Amino acid sequence: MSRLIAVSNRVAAPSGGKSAGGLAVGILAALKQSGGIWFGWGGKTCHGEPTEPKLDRHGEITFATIDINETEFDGYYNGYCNSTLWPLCHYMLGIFGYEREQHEAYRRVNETFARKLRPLLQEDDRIWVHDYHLIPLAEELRSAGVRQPIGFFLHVPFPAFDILRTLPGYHRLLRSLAQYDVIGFQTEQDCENFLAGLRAAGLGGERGPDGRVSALQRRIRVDAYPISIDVEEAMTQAAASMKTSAVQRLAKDIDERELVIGVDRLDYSKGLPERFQAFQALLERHPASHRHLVFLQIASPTRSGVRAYEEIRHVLEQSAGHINGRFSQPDWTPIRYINRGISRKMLMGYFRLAKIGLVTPLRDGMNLVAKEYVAAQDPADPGVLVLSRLAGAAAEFGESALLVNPYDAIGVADAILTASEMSLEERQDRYRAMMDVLQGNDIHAWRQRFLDALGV
Ligand code: ADQ
Repeated sequence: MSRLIAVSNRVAAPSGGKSAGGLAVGILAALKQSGGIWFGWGGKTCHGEPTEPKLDRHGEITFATIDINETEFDGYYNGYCNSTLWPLCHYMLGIFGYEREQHEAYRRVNETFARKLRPLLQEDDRIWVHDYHLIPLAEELRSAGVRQPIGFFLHVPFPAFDILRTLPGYHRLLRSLAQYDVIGFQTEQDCENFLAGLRAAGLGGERGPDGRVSALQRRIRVDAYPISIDVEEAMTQAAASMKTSAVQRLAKDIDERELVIGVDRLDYSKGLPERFQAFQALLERHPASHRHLVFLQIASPTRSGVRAYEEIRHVLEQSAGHINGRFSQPDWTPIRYINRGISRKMLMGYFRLAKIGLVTPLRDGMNLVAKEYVAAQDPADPGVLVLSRLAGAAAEFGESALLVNPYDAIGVADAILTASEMSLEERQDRYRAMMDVLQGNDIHAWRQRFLDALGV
């Protein structure tokens, strides 16, 4: 079996007892199976040249991390990655911006990744690159003489051509992608968008009889590999977490009321202001829901170096304050807004306690919270998932979730009400249908399908 080299912008440090997020679980399990290296940025910036990889070996897995120059990192990460590509891929052209210097920093950081990774590679390695931060990495590795198979998985949506062409130099992005041997997207729609982009740019994009796609005289495997979660772990953790004092305290406090939960990174693509508006619409239109529902929103701050993220934080604080000021009663506050991350174990317990999971991104590659919420439910008395049609997860769960358009406040409000009134039988039917999806495609199946395609 050949060695796997996983590359992502950020390397998750070997977990010291703390459970890792979905992507880290997938990558770590893959690396355990075949042995190999996880290469990427270690979380520190430096002032001069990027450092040589720091190698930290744990059994068959070597964590190889580099420090990147601070100014360069700012242009690459806060700039091109998170102010250009992220809004573009999430169809947020109002937030999208482009600066040529940032684009150049992005290219240079990718070149640095390739230069630092190259000496660590062996002849029969297979390389698996993750996400929009590293689209040009295969091209850089190829020009450094790397001939090993290289796969790429895009965690975010791939935009329709009319959105893609907003990006100066989108041609180059497509050309860079064409240097991979396997390209994985979250959904069929993302695959279609990519192929349509190749065709519109005159770079190929036709599927041959063997299913491979032609692009720039190369033949590439392009498929949907919807990412998933460790379903067994989520189920076990959720059940165990119910016994913890934190979850029991919340249960006691909620009492006869119903808990509605939202858990997200504090990101404008997650539709949080719109979700708060929807909850407000519910309170306005259905006074009977007052005192009966409590909405707990947990939002962990991210990307604080990007202005749009600072802004959304203020918008949400104001909105929660406004709604609570208007509707609260001495013994009931409609929205509980927590602006930080919480432990995974506690999260799973909160999910299980919540009768309604509110997952309403304006656009999302997949959305693992939707999957975690379902897996965490008590099979005997499961809650209901209210899910945005614009999340990748909707393509898998379909109408087993209550699908909504996140921009339609009244539509979301009605769905919350429907969820809250749903019979046990219907909740169980929907839960079982969604669990079938999850058990048919957990994080291990996802990883295995991709690695089979890459030939690891
Ligand atoms: P994200 O945009 O980060 O991921 P998501 O898929 O929901 O979105 O994953 C977030 C993870 O962080 C989940 O495991 C969640 O439980 C955890 N999390 C979020 N907020 C938290 C909080 N406040 N406290 C504790 N934990 C929290 C990107 C893409 C997604 C895609 C994933 C994986 O944007 O579309 O599903 O990658 O490919």
